[in-house]
Amino acid sequence: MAHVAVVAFPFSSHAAVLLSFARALAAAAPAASFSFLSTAGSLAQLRKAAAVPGNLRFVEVPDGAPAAEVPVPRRMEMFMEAAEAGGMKEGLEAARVAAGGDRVSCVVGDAFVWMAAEAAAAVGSSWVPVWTGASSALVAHLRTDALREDVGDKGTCSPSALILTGVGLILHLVIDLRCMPHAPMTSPAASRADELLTSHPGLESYRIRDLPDGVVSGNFNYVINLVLHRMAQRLPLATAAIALSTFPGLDPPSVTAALTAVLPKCLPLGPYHLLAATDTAPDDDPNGCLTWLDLRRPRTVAYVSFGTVAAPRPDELHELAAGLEASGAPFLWSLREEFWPLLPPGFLERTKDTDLVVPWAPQVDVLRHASVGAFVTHAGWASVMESLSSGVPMACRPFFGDQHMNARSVSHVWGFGTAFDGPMTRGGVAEAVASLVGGEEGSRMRARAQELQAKVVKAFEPDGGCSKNLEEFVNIICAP
Ligand code: U2F
Repeated sequence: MAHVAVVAFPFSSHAAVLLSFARALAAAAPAASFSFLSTAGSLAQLRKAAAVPGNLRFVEVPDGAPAAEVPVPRRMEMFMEAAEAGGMKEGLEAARVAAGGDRVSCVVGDAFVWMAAEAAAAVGSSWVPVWTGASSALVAHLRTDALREDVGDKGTCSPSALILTGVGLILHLVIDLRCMPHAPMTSPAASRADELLTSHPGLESYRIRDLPDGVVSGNFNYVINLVLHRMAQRLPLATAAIALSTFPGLDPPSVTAALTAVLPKCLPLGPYHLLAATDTAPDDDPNGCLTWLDLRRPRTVAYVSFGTVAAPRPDELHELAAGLEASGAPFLWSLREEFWPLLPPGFLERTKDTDLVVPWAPQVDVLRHASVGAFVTHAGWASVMESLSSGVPMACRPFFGDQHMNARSVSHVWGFGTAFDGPMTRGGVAEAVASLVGGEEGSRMRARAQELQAKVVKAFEPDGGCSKNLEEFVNIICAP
């Protein structure tokens, strides 16, 4: 019997995405057994959120033992160091024991946790990575060295060659904690920021400024940037397959060609949130978002969320709040509670009869609701795919990482939304929202979103591209 270990990256929304991916695999291969590997803290969160099928069990991997007050970037480093120093191998051994001695026959895992490749090889199984971002962002990461050669800020921070020695301690010595993860561009990338990347196959629609942080600018030694650079060097070793959270036909042919030149077995089988069946239980909507939406007119509401990590600075939060009020559209805003005191004085009181601010919303169901007409978002990849597959046009305010590239894809490649070029202003927000819910340009963008939505639906039909790719993926990971 196949025993598949699914390895999560236990930060931001990644672990939840991997769990829903693992649940889908477990449902598609009921005769196989699955071990889901993540840290104790992440597993505790996930246990609260979703029931898991009988052929899937949780297995703990070391988290590097951070103290309670350790900030997230340092936690990530500690996790990665522990994983590289044997934690991943320990996890696979724990999975074997938990499965009554059945050896792990395949390791499927978040591509960020590249050390799973070595751990898999050590037990004689293959590594099948799962990429949770956009294909275009993956192209950028795979081309990091070429892009740095072309436009990189070679002197900004020390190159990641040091980490290539694989010694976590060295990483600490070279990290300059004063260097921000998404530092503003400095020369030479800055002087060419608006240039299109026409000489980089697959990236022709993107400007240098759209590239993910740490590719050609920013702190090359920031933990996530190092993780992604190292991952890009490992991925070509994953010859069995790699799962992509996109569907056949969404990515422009040049993006697909650039990926398959390096990763011959790409299987687009997403958006991942559509893989596992979801029934919203009343507990999933404790803030009553869906019943509130039931009382609004079709396509009139602006839904606002910046995902699990990004957050506007206080002055921008004020502009956004003022812009939403000025737009005239009712809004549903998912805003982590720690930011509520930063809202303009009287905002919550003033808007409470017409609008709803909640600490968390069941986003997938919210976007599917007929009352939602626009999504103001950071353009995290899951949010982009959730909006697209519900036919909702977007106003993107990217903050860091791949978000600039995703926003550019939405506005310039697929044309189902707009992107703020910089921080949001009151006028910009009011105009973007009013246009998306009621303007002509908004109607065109909605029509475009709905066209893409129809393609997603087709891809998930029994003989659709995603269904076939999922079947092939399951056959690969369950092969004897
Ligand atoms: C990181 O992404 P984030 O977690 O910040 O953002 P998304 O990829 O958009 O994922 C957010 C998820 O959280 C859900 C939402 C998405 O599935 O439905 N959610 C919710 O259910 N309710 C809420 O109130 C708010 C959010 C990173 F920051 C991005 O740049 C990357 O693109 C992304 C993928 O690698 O990971």
